[in-house]
Order: sequence, then structure tokens, then C-alpha cells
Amino acid sequence: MRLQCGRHLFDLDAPIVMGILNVTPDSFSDGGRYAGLPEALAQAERMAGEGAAIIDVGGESTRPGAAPVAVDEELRRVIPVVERLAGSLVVPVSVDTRKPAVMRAAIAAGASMINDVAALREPGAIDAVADSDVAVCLMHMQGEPRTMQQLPRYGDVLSEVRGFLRDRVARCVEAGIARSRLVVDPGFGFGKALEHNLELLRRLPEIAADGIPVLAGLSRKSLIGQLTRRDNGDRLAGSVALATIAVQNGARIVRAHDVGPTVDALRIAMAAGGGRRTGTIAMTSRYFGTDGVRGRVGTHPMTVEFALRLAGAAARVLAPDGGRVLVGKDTRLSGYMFEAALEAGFVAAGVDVLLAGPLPTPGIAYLVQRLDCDFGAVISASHNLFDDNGIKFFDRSGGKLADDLEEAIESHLDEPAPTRESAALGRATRVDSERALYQSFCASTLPGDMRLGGLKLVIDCANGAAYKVAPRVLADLDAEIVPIGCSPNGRNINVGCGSTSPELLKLTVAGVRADAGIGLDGDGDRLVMADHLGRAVDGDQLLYVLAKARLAAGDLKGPVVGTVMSNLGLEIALKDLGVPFLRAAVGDRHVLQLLRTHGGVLGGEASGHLLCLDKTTTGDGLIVALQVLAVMKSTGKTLAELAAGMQRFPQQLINVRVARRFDAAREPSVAAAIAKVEKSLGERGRVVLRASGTEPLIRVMVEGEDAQAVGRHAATLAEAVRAAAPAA
Ligand code: 9MG
Repeated sequence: MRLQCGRHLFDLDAPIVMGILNVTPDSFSDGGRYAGLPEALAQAERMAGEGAAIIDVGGESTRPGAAPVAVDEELRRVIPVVERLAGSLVVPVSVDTRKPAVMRAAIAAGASMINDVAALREPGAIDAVADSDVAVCLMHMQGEPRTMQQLPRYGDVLSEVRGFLRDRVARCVEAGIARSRLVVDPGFGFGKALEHNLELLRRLPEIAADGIPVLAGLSRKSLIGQLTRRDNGDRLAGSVALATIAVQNGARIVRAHDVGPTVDALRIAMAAGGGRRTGTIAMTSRYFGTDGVRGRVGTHPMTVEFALRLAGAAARVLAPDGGRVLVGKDTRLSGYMFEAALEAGFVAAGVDVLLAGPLPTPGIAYLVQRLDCDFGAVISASHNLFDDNGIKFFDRSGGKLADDLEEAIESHLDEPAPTRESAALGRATRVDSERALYQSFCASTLPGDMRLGGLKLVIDCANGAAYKVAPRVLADLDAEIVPIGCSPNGRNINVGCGSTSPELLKLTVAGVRADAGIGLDGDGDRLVMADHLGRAVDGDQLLYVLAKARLAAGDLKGPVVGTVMSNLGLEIALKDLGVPFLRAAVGDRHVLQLLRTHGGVLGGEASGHLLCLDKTTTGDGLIVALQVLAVMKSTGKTLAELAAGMQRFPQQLINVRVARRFDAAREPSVAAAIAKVEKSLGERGRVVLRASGTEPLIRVMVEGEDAQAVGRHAATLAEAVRAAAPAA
């Protein structure tokens, strides 16, 4: 489901959060706090940084009992803020208003959305927005804010609200406003008693079924007070719970004051549901994680028998009438076994199999499309050691499988792999030579006809999937190469080499006096580099180098996206360049999602999983390395000189093992310790506490300018977490 919002296009398959910015002296929960321009701008930036996809600016309070505001006063409050935000913020700006004059002025000032609690019922309101490309939120309200909560009455609240919204949508469409610009909102708390609000929340799926994205505004509303007896400043838990329920019931946009906690809650709800939705309720995946099926070889599900069934299930869903699949792998011993099992399962199901052999994961993503396959399969456990393995699928365009397809495959996994009659079986063909197509594609990502002659490069392929293609691409581009980690034996993938163990790369670069070193991981999607002095240049520094170069060339689009763990030095260096920087949750899919939301092209993590969306659709270590080498060539600078503009802040990470996971930062003793450390670090330091997603660990990270102080602070906080941890 998509929403056009000015020049932004939202893919609402994943829900988004609209941050509330009240520039009023009298709003019901934050009245007066952001009425000044600097405070409003700072709060908008804070919310965008926390993951808000839209900022909703309001200059007239709509709380129950609020008095109307004159048009001039509303214009005075709202328009300067919109002008500034539209010019500087990467996320679109919405304006919460009922007045046609304010709508017109807001659109002229750069607003991308009008959020109207009166659903464009004021005379002239439809005309004020019709000729633009802004999104419009049509909200249901019984009565007027001043009196609406005095005994609201309904016969059947759902049909009245839904009927009203359908009517308003029809009028907008008649007036030429495309459905793709419309959002509907049942208007929680607007002329509704508690039972009406709860009924609407429960039956939100029926409103969502009309196919127009639903916005839910429940943040800090009085129904939370009615249910919990908590007053306005104490409704965070209730707001987050209601936002999560609303999304599970089909809302695609959630309007919230507390953006960070709401974004976290929705991420957790999506992840716990495997990020996939059936109807309107999230469903949990049994086997597919963020990176397909993974595990220890020989232990369910990484067995030959399961791989065979997985192939059968994938064939049923992705090529039900036969078709073609490309299968690639890295260099693990178990790759032979899983390749043979997948080949058997696909052939038995009537699917032709192209066996690419060892090739980087992004190479398979590319060739699936290029060789016109129905889907692709990759056998790899990325940067893990050889005794793990995994299987993941790509769709025909080389993208991650849609959630509903993964769900459908899951639903066949309890069935035996199908075997067709002999005349209908598929065939298997080795296509090793097709890797040349991927090599040419990699080379084509260099600008113009640039070559790499004159550069001496160490290339470390982690004894993994890139061991053939990466040295070939660099050599064909005339670089002088020194290959290491290019002698796989089935057991040595990621062992003492590659991006996860860059020592060998650093020593070799310095030892052979190379210009730079390139370290890939086992499946070739991560990259760490070394400069000519043998110093590691990590993903954060590489992002900086690329962002600066693209900025200079006028090619940088949108913000750069890192994660909560990205080095503060990157944030500061980008700020100095005037480049917006956003932090996503840890994980490449979160980075990709934030880049897509904000129209950015560069993003990634210090670990070297980097995205250059102007060159490829997935993380590709070799292609990112080529982009960095291109900057070295075109500027004539060393990697050390290029990376020098970013000062890496010392970081100390301590993993505190606990008996069971808990929200450490919410423990008063830990919160007090964090506050003390943050005060001492000031602006040039950060503390991040986060629970591991897979183990009972609390990760304590401190960064700042002074390594010794950072170490001390991290130890203090780790101790505070240990002391506060619950017993088993
Ligand atoms: C402005 N405003 C206050 N509450 C709201 C809600 O619930 N929805 C929308 N769309 N706007 C609101």
C-alpha cells in the first residue's frame, strides 16, 4: 500500500510513525513547550532522528474544550515553522489544520500533507488541497472540540464512522484528489466515549479493509487515563500499547508524541510477527529469520532432509508450473550437501536448476534477474564459521522474498518434497562461466571508463564466496593484486581472515606496501578496508568517504543512514559537511528501510555491511570497495587522507551476561548511572544500552573523546547493570 505525500512516496507495508509537534501555547499534553521556533525545530529534528517518518505541525489545539484560534494567529504560529522544517528536514512535514487559508499557506511553504480533523468539511477546504500533490488525512469527529466530549452518542459507532469516512473519500476523489493521496482516521477521542473508542480500535480491521491507509491517533489520549487512572504526563506505556494494537489491527500510520518508544514497539511487534502480516494480524515465522533459514549443520533445520523439503516447498510456491532457479553458495564443506539436496528437491518438483557454485550473495541477487530465473537460492551463513550454514531465497528481481511468499513456503514445510513423473522433472546445469556477467556488472559501477591501473591492492576474500570473482574483477581493471584468503578448503571460511578478522589484511598491506586492502566476509556482502599504512578503515569511515565524495559530485540524495551503534565521529563529521544523518536500529534491513523511507542512497554499519543504493539494491562488499577506489583514483588521495576528515571516537562495548533479559535502562539505579555518565560526556559522547536479540546479554556501549574515561564509564555502567539484573 503506497501513499503519495508531496514528493515523497511511502511504502506502507511497514507502519510509520507521525511525530506530533504542537506549536501552541495550550495543547493538552505539551502546550507551550515548542511554541518558540528554535524549540520547535530542535524537537522536530529529535523526532526525525528517533524514526518519525512525518512531522505533524499544529497551531490550534484540538483538545476537548479548546477555544478556536483566529486564522492570522494560526498562520503566525505555523508557517515559519513549516518553512524552516520543509527546507531543512529530511522527512515530510504535515500541517494539522481545519482552515483553508492555513492549508494553502502551508502547501506554499513546503508542507507535504494536510491533517484535517474536520475531514475537509470547511467551505473551500477541498479546493485548497485539490490542485496540489499533498497527502490528506480525513478524520472523523462528532461535534466540535469545544463541546465534543459532552455525552457523545452513536447508534452503531463503526458504521457511522466508516460511512462518514467513505463519504469524505468519495467527495475528495470527485474533486480530483487521487485515492493514493488519502488517509482516513476514525478520530479516537473526538466526540467518543470510552466504549466507542474501544469498539473502533477492535474493529479497525473493518475500516482498513476499505483499502485507504488508516491513521490512528491514540497518544496520551484520555481513554488511557480512563483505563489506567494515569494523568497526561504519565501515559507512555498506554500510548505505546495502543499504538501497537492499532498497527496489529491494520493502522499504517501512528500519530505519537513519544516517537522513539513508539518506533521501538512497532519494530518489535513487526519482528515478533516475522515482519509479516496475514490479514491484519501479525504471524510468527517458524524457520525464516531476517536472513532466511540458519543454524548449526546437522541440527534441525540445517539437515539434508529439511533442505530437500525446503526446496520442494519453495518450488511449489515460487515456480508451481515449473520454471528456473539459480543456486549459489559460499565455500563451506556443507555447501556440497545442501546444494545437492536443493538440486534434488527442485528437479523433483519440475524446476530447472542453474548451479552457479561459489559466488557472493549479491552476485546471485544480480544473476537471478540477469539470467531470467523465477527465483534464486543462496547457501551461506555469511560471516559465521564453517560449521554453520543457511539457505535464503531471492525473488525474480533479486530482492528479498515478500513476506507472504515466505509464509506460503512455511505452510508447505510439513509436507514431503513432491516428485513429479519422470517426463516432468527439471534439469540441472552448471553455469560457472556466467559469473563473468556479474564481474562485468561490478566493473560497470566505476564511473565512466575508469581503470584501476597504478593501484596495488591486497584482496582478502575470507576463503569465502568471492574468492574467484573479486581478484578477477580487480585484475581485469588493471590493479596489481595481492590475494589472501583466496584458498578455501571447506573449513577455513572466515578463519583468521576477511572482514571479521582484518589483522592479516592490515599486516599484508603494510608488508607488501600496497595502496589499500579490501577485506570481504564469507558471502561477500561486508567490507572492511585497510589504508596504505595498514590501518583498518571500517564501515563508518567508508560511509564518510563515500558521502563526502558524492556530496562534492552533487550525487548525494537524502540522509546518510547508520545505526544506533554507528560511531559518533561519523555523525559529527557528516554534520560538519551539512549532511543529515539518521540512526536506524541495528541490522541491515532497518538501515534499508530507513533509507527507503527517506529517499537516501548511502547507509550501513561499522561492521562493513554498506548500501550504495545508487549502484546496487543489496549490500555488496566488492562494489562498495570499487566506489571507494574510484574516489581514491579521481582525487589522487590515499585512503588515509580521505578518511582523515572523520575522527573515530573511542568506543568501549561490554557485554553483560544476565540471568534473563530485562529493560536495564529503565531500572532507576541504572538510569541514574547513565544520566551521570551522559552529563560527564556532554555533547561529545554517547551511551547506548541494548539487549541482545538472541542471547541473555545487555550490551553496554560508551563512546567519547578520551579512551580512558570511556573505559571507566563503561565499566561503571556494566557494574550498574549487573547489580540491577534480576535473579534467574
Ligand atoms: C490533530 N490531532 C489530534 N489528535 C488527532 C488524531 O487522533 N488524529 C489526527 N489525524 N489528528 C489529530
